[in-house]
Amino acid sequence: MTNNKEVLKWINEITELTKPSEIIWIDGSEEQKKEIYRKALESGDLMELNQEKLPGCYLHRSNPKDTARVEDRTFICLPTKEDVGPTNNWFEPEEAKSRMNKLFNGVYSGRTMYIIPFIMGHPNSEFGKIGFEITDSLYVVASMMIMTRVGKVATDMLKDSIDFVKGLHSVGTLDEKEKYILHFPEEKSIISVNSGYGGNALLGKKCLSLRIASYLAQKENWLAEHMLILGIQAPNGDTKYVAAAFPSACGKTNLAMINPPKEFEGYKTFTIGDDIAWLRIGEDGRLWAVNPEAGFFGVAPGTSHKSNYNMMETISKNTIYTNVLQTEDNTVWWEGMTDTPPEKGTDWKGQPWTPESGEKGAHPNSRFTAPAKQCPCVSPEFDNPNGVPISAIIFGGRRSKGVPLVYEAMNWEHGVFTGASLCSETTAAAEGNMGRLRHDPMAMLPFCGYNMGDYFAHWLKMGDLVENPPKIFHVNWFGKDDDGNFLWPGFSDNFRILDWIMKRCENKAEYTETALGYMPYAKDINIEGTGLDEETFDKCLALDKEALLQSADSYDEFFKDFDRLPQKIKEQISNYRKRVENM
Ligand code: OXD
Ligand code: MN
Repeated sequence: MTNNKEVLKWINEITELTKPSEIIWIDGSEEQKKEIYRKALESGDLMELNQEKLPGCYLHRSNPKDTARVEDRTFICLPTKEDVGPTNNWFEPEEAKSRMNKLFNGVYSGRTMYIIPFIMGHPNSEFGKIGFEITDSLYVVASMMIMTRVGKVATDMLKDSIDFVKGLHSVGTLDEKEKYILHFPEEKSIISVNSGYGGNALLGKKCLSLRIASYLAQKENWLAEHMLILGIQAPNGDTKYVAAAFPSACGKTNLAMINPPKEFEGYKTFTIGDDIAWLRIGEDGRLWAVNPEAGFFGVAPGTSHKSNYNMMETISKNTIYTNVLQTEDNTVWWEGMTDTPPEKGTDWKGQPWTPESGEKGAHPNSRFTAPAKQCPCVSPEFDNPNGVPISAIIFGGRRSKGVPLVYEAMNWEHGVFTGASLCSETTAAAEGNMGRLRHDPMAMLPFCGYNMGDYFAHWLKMGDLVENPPKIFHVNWFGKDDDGNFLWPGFSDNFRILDWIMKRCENKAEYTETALGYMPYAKDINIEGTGLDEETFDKCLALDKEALLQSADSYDEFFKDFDRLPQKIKEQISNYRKRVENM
């Protein structure tokens, strides 16, 4: 499929090391796709679902111990520990390689080695990055065919260039102590072993598009971010785009596919991406963004026609479901999909299940993998290789007290601090330690491929380079009253806040200056139809000095470990405390 000498040399090395019995190049053709699915059905990697109700849909059950990203087994292999900073695990590159040589020795014996050429971003575009993933997993091959642009399109784009990312993966034995997700940013290579889970094994996603890409972005003056991209069209046809970063469990995928509430007749929304944005400076001095992925790899539980109508439509065909409940009529179900659960089914571990069994039918991190183009509100700009111009960057977390629905950063530098100090309360489902504040700068904590202090410096530098930078905002949909009830209805009503943000981007809405930043007047947010009274809505915009001071303490504590924290961020931290103290 390619005569690229550098690619072939690497493939030869890997073949000699791993000793596969067969090698298959993935060409991206429909015929080969059918053959891959046929093999996956035969091997049990995939199970066919009810093709009348869910055409082209399949079920995958993972090993029950292999259901999530493994942050403690994820390493950045740069020369020194300082290079990876206080938030990453470090593995000395040469030591890491020699360990991998042992683990991969003969790992494919008796197995087929698949070589997947793929593009993250658009073919033949400035944004496009070419990767190769070598794997022994049919589930990975089938998933990569949905999540990326695979096959000849990638080798044709590469030609004889040496500019490609090398990805090597094996499901291996799933031995937990020998699980490694390794990144070698200087060599643009990734090695992943003993996990088949998407975030660990689909190497184009978190590994390439965030960890390796963030490292490259710092060198090349662009940004690789954990952000959704959403287009909002006003009744006059003008469309503005926002990019938004949220830690997990904050409704990112739902926001990426939000439908405006009925009071906003004539407004339309368009999805470009739900997880990753690459942002570059355009000729017009603005930031332009693409979604480098071709599919969605979303969390199933909680997804319903009520919470995300567009996603439910997207996943009604050509979708791979992982670790969900299989119903009696061979369709799928998960907690939160319907109010009434099915009477019985087969749970994610393959065991008989009833609602009374007290067990979850679907794993809390069960997933769907679906082509983005199937989304009813996919943007007409989805395939535009130049991306879309970003008017606003939004950071958000889950904060029950003290942090209002929305505020605007006072300038780029303050916006970088707003992102760098992003925090979210952990949910019971995720951590078992409910309400603990977890710092997650720019929602990139697990995904930054180098020292996060340098990453903040890079963000600050981008502010100097971008002539017309987007405005930066912070949102919090999760404020609660003293009885623990959510103050704000959320979901499609979040559009009301996006509306204010869009108006601010045109300098059309007023604001009031607070310790946090610029905030709306209650009168400027349309709450008609939410059922909220003014008093409750005022609480959504209220600041709680005590809670904000606690945040200041937590910033001091979190940032003290950063050896390379830019002076400007240090100043922002102390200015924040001063403003709150003077409230
Ligand atoms: C994801 C994640 O899977 O952020 O997108 O963990
Ligand atoms: Mn993500």
